[in-house]
Amino acid sequence: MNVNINVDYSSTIPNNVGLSEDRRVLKALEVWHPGYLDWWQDMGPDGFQESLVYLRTAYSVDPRGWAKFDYVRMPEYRWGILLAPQEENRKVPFGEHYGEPAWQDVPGEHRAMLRRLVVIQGDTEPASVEQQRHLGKTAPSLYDMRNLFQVNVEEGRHLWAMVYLLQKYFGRDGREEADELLRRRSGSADAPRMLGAFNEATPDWLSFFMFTYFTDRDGKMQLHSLAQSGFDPLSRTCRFMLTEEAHHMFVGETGISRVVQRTCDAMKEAGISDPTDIAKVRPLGVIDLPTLQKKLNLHYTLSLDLFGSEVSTNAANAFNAGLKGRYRETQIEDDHQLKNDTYPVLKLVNGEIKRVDEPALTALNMRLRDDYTQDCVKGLLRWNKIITLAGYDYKLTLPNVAFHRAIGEFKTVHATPDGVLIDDAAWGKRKSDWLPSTEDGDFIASLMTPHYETGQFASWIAPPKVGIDNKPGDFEYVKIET
Ligand code: BYC
Ligand code: FE
Ligand code: FE
Repeated sequence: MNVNINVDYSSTIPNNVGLSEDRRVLKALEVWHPGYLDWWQDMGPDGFQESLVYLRTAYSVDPRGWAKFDYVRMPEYRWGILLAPQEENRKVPFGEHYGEPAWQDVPGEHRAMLRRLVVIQGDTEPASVEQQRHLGKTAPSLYDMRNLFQVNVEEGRHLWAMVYLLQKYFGRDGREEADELLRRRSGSADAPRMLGAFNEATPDWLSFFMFTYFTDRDGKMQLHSLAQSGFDPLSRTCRFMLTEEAHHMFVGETGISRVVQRTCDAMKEAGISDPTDIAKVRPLGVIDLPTLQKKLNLHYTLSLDLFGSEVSTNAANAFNAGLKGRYRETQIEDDHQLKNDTYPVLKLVNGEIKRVDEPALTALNMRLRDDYTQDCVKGLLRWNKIITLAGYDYKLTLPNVAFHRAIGEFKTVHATPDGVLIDDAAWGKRKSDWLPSTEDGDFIASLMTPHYETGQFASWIAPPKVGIDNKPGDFEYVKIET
């Protein structure tokens, strides 16, 4: 395959995979393209399609400089197909085919499993755009609006990335799956998106920041595992997607940091010493820390569900087949086959949460989820530092993995955020202490008013420390009227 570092922008579909010489795939993508644009108009950002947005577009896969910033109308964004450069002599880095040359074509025996992984990955990308489509209307600033739209166009590009794999490597059924990706809708009763969290609402900007922090981070972990794949085109696609993904998590982490900062500043100004005194904090027009904790509880646990069951033969099969590896597989020192290894898994044993050793192969989802939790902790440390520096005795924490689960070991029980199992009645009574209630939602909604003046920020969020592309916070990131 002909692959350049630089992207060919002369054709309708920018790419570094030599599309112009691959007539069959080019044709298939050109047939798919109008449907994608229709989907973007119908299900992409509600409004603002004519606005000029200061967006980055990938123009190379060179890690030292791959993006170019400019004003673009979103429907004219150059969604392209970009694969990281091919590594010479790359080998399948794990599983039964360990050490064999990486596959440049789909291994026939694992075709169905591989297609399923690509389809599930592809399905999440447009789903997130659908979930976030109404948020432009309540953007707390032009800076935040621009970040939202940046995330949206890149999730659109991630859909293109998976559709390219389907069109190029899976023939007719790949084309059918590519069409289905445009047909399913987040939250739809008859054609929902495939995974739970992607059918939930993202009702407000606090949810958006929690989503980009916690759910895009599942994306990071899954993309890392798929970047290990013995199927080389998938590996290279995911490697480049990860460079874009970093910005999505940055939006979440700094978004929550700025909310925490603003709340602490406002409490200090008002002389409030107890951050849990909601009756005093809310009238300041900021989001109280206990409500932040509830939103965190919700989005973290929805994201934990995305890792599948703790013990999973699907995960073992995908690993054995060389399709989906572990986080940082090539840096782990072991046989990369896990034939005799075990891994401790949290399970429900006689009504108690216990650690039980399971064969490491079937425990791969649990392992990736543990890596994810470790990665999540970093943001909490930053947010808690802001609270401590402001002089408040309050800590945001990650709830126990048994809390509020719909997938896996704990889906049939109720537990407190501290991991104490409780009965249905107790859960019913306490639930709204731990998860956002209708009243919490109404309060947050009351703060969600648009701020479209350059340099203006909503009452509940601090301006960013630095802007995008070295621009100041009061740069005109979106020209709404053009
Ligand atoms: N909801 O053995 P099990 C991203 C199904 S996010 C509904 O427990 P497995 C992004 C499962 O499909 C990253 N169903 O789990 C973020 C299976 O069904 P079938 C997305 C679920 O298969 C933000 C059955 O339960 N990428 O990129 O080992 C913005 C038993 O499955 C759920 C990937 O996920 C659920 N939560 O693992 C934009 C990577 N969980 O086959 C984008 C590809 C499980 O029996 N996917 N089920 O009908 C995978 O690697 C795996 O499919 C999963 C599940 C990790 C998702
Ligand atoms: Fe993505
Ligand atoms: Fe993302």
